[in-house]
Amino acid sequence: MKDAHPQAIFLKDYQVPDFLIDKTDLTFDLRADVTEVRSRLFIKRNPDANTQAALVLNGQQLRLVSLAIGDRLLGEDDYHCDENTLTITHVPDEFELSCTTHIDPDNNTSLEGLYRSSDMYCTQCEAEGFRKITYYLDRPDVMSEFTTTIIADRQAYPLLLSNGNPIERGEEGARHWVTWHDPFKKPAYLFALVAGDLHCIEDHFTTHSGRDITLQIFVEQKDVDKCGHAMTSLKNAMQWDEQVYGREYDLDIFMIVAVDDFNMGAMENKGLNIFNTSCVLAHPETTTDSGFQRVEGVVAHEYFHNWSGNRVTCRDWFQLSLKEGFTVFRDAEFSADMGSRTVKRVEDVTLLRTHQFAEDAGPMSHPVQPSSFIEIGNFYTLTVYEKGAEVVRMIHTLLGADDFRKGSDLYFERHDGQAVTINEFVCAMEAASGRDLTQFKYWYTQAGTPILSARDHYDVESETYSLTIEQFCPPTPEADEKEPFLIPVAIGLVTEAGCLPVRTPDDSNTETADNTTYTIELTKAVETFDFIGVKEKPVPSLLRDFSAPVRLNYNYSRADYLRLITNDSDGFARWDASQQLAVELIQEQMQAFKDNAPQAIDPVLEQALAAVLSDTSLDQAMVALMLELPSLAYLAEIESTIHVEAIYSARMALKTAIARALKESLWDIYTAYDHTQAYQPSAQAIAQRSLKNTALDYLMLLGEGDIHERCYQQFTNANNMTDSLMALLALVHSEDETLKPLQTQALAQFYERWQHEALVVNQWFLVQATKPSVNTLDTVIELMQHASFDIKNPNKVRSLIGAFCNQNMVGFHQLSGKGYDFLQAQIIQLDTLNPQIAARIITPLTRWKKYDEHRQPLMKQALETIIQQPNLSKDVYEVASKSLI
Ligand code: B3K
Ligand code: ZN
Repeated sequence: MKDAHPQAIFLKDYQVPDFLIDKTDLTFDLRADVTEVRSRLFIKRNPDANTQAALVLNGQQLRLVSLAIGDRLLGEDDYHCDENTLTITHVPDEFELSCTTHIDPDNNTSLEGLYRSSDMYCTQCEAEGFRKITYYLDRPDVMSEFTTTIIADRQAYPLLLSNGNPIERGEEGARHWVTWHDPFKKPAYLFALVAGDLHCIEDHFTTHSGRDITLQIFVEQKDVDKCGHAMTSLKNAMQWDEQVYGREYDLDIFMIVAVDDFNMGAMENKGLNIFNTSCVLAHPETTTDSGFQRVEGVVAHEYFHNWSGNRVTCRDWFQLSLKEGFTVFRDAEFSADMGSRTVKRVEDVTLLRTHQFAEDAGPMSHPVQPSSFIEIGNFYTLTVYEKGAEVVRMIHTLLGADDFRKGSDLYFERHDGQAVTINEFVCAMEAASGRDLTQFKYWYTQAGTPILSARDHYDVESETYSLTIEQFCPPTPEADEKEPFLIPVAIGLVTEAGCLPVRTPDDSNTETADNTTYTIELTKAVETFDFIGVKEKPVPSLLRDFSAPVRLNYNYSRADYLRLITNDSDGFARWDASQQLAVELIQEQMQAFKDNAPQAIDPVLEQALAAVLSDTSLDQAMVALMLELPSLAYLAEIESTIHVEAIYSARMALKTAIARALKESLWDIYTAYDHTQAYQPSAQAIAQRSLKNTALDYLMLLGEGDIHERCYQQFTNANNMTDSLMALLALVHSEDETLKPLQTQALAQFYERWQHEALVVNQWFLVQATKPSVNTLDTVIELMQHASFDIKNPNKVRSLIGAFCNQNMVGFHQLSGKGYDFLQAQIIQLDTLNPQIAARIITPLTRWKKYDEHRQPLMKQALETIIQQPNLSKDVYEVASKSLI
């Protein structure tokens, strides 16, 4: 490590900046050997801060060429530079600082700051990348008006973009330049620059107030036919934000640029969003249904940040969820409105319960508003994003849609142009609704997933149904003891005849439109709620629509599950009942596996699913979702000690039993599907494809009839990537030895056809990396030598290394420990290139305490080897060291 012990920084130590930067003028001179950055910063002392302080600017990996205050060039005695800062001890109260630095974007593999991706230059400044461009007050509460000039070779870089509007351009020999001005003050993390030879797809949007906005998407020539879906999604998002939040776009242009090498999905730079190609390009032939949905969601998410993030930004990085949690909630509601609401909810809850709950139960557990960090890059987490969004959703539930909208209006009105805290968001919600959210705020400051234990009692005489719920939050690294949370628990009462109106003793639920759902508000460690007028003992439908991010235990009988699966009117709860029943059956099989005492599978789930399949009134999307068994990752998350072999075999046993029991219906679904129909990414068409491909997956497990041929036919003849890839996956993942030659042939054919489409080749890597077999590790090692693999490209690393380590339990967790050694070696190599990506892919090793006695020391050893590396990044150091405590 560069620094023996990287230090944590704490929220409690926050201080306002000593200086402010009113205006920032930047000139980028992009040359073949070096990039020169010239800055003029109009700095003044912050009237709210220490008036004597020295000026301390952030800067990393910069070569300082010159520094001047006004006209006075500073000499080496006037300032001090170290690895991370530049300090000028004596400065006036108000002055112009001119600085010239040299940087080397061509060799910047961290993909942070200014870097090269293929033939273009681009930037990524959030959270602290701007300091790799020039010396600056790189913190979100320093907001400045930016003017940016880019000078570059005209032929190689005909397109020169930055934030705001272009105000001037010119030519000089073989070079040209463009000046951009952004009228909105912003922190440096929202700065962006792009220089390249890209093609533009243009469209327009007329805002609510009648302003014409030019919408541009810039991509490589070969991808111009893949931008339609992103453009439609952008226009839908702009309209939705006007309708649902009253938010109108503010600049005259909105630009999106697609780049191949990007650490995450996309970035909301003001007026100039930069996207990972995987989140903007979509075409039926090359993109799956989930790819289409991802593009829609990410385009909307980044657009929504224009208000929730850019116009109102974060005071400091501990407030990250202020913009991310709120924006994820906004994009989830948008996607729900565009497609199927229940499917979207089920997908989001599945992600949360599988991965965020695991994060919250592991060594990196932190509150939605963390209180300290070593490297902020490690806190772009499922907790900050997804749990943060659930917290905003709970405010929406508690306040109701109307008051929530009043609260968001007030928040934007009060804080437009400011850098604020999560508390200010909650205060606006309180002020607009008149509700006291003091207790609710523990959701932001206490980590861990609360566990609810519910029990009930039915009194025939008084026709009263009572529900007692206890809440408990397990200890997390920051705190052993927790205050009780305010938890909204939406409930229903389900009888054989359907859902009952839920009546409280004070009759508070009679006015609501849907009186069959009622939201209890838990505030204490244990509480009992009574419901009156209940004429028979109901089955409780608990946590409808997943009204709070908690684990819930209630002792359901199998008949209760059946009742909910067939009769619950809440789509989420109905799906969840089928999942929890499957979990119980799998857990029984796991026990049988461990005891080496085979046990017959209770046919209850098969019966329930048969009923679901024959219910023609049911949405196909619901049927597809209910047929999907809980994933290995979810099953692992809910175990206290993960028994890899038992989980895998038990799930396989249940899957096979379902395939056998439902064989006829599955064949009917598969054969009735018209594979020649034109591709549509609509919710209904996606649901039909998903159901049909789920049927294929089950049938391939049995391998009966001509299913192998049909699968191969689907693979070769499909007119869309979803069908082609699902067939390839079913074929390649099959354990049927006779299929080996066909598997090899199909993989070769697929590569041959798509080798020039990087995103499709990534899917090809993923299919191979996730084959559940101990031999897959050899395949992965071999594929890392493949001409299409590049360790410097994060998408490829995620598709091959990431997919193997995170989505291949059998391969990664093989008893030999070779999976762990492999990951450890990759992390060490990646850390020298791209620390953010290295720190991300460590995750599976951090969970070592959940594995058996044989695997634990092997996983721990891998972490210890990593942490002993010299020159380890702060990113990897933080995750590895916290995991070893
Ligand atoms: N705000 C960016 C994430 C930046 C991550 C930096 N390590 C994307 C988003 O959430 O919209
Ligand atoms: Zn975001």
